[in-house]
Amino acid sequence: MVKTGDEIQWAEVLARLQDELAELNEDFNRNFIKPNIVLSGKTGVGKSTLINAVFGFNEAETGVGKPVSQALIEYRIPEAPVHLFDTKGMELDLEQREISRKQIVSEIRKRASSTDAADHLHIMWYCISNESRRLESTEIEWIRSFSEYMPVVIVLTQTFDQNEAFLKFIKEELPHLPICRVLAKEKVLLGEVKIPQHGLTDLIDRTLDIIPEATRRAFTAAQKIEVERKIDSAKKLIQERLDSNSPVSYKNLAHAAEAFPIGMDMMGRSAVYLYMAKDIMTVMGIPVNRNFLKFTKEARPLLQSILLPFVASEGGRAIGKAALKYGTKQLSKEGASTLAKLAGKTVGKANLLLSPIVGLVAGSFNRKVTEAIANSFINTCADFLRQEISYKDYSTTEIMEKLSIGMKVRMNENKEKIEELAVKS
Ligand SMILES: Nc1nc2c(ncn2[C@@H]2O[C@H](COP(=O)(O)OP(=O)(O)O)[C@@H](O)[C@H]2O)c(=O)[nH]1
Ligand SMILES: [Mg+2]
Repeated sequence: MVKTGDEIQWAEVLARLQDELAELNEDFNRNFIKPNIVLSGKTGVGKSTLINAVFGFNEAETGVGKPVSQALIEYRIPEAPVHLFDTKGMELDLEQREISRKQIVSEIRKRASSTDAADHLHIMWYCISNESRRLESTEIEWIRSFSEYMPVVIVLTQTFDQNEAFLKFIKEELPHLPICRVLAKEKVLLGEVKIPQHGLTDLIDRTLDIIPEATRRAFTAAQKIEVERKIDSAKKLIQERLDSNSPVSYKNLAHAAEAFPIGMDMMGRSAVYLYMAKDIMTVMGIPVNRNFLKFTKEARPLLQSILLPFVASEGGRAIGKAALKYGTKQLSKEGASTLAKLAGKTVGKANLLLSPIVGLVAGSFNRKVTEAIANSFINTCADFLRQEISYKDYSTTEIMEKLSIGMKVRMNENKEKIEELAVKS
């Protein structure tokens, strides 16, 4: 079949956009290796309670798990950027325990020799109950033996008193290993005294110090305790992506999207915002629907929240500083029509007034404006995360709805500031 001129152009534009996306994805994945975390310790010490507090899910939600070997079971849920492993065998008799220990050590060593960092077991949280005050000699042998081949942190679970003698005993038996004292879940004593959750921040900070660089971003995304760290992580990624000297930047994506055919240009240019939103959500550990980038219904409210503050209808409120400076005609007629479609019922097509900032926001790439929009979205995501959500609470569609509503409020608040940035640059 002979292609028309339009079809050929369209194919080229899409191919270029896909190349840019592939490069961005490749770079992202290189620095988003999911950490492999091994949980070990006797039954009942509080491993499930701990991972539930830190990551918002536990084995109960992951099903039976995948046996890596008889003594090592892997648990993962697709939404969480972390892989958890549980060791087996400490409950068995001495002979069986020794078999388990050897199996685990052999798995640790086998993986450590892989050239792919994603295969390595990056850290072990060995859990000991502070409440039980028991550390058997076999456990000490296990820990010593594991720590020869991988980093181990001792997690002293269910810590709700200051018993220094037990801590001292552990330190003497296992010198050089970091020890974190935690209470993963609030403890009620005598039905009255409440001891609040504590120590998890320390565990997270120490873990981040130990695990490889390429896994830190994913670990920060996966943990639910320190939202501030997620904010910093997202800001850092945005800075990298806005750096025009970087080989992979949003600017390249924006240029590729600029060539979208007339009428679709607005959509092409909005692709940058969708991609940026996807990046921010991922590094902050908020699940993103895979179809999000295809301008599905899910994506529309978010685009509306970004673009509509700069659209007004005739007779409505003043259109802003940027309009005063540049007038109101920078956006193409086709772009305006696409925007009117996007806006739906909110603004009628006939009496649509556009601030040129819509051109700046959706059109030619403006670093400062893009950064301000990114920061608004990062803060919106942080607000959402502070509501203590867990993976099972919402579908990705519901999450997107909530974020779009939050973003709408923030964009309206920041409208003037963004217009000023646009005028200055
Ligand atoms: N309040 C409180 N209870 C805990 C904590 N850690 C463990 N527990 C309790 O100890 C029991 C065993 O914990 P679990 O996490 O299932 O241990 P696991 O066998 O190591 O996975 C459960 O009844 C928990 O409620 C904690 O940090 N706070
Ligand atoms: Mg358990």
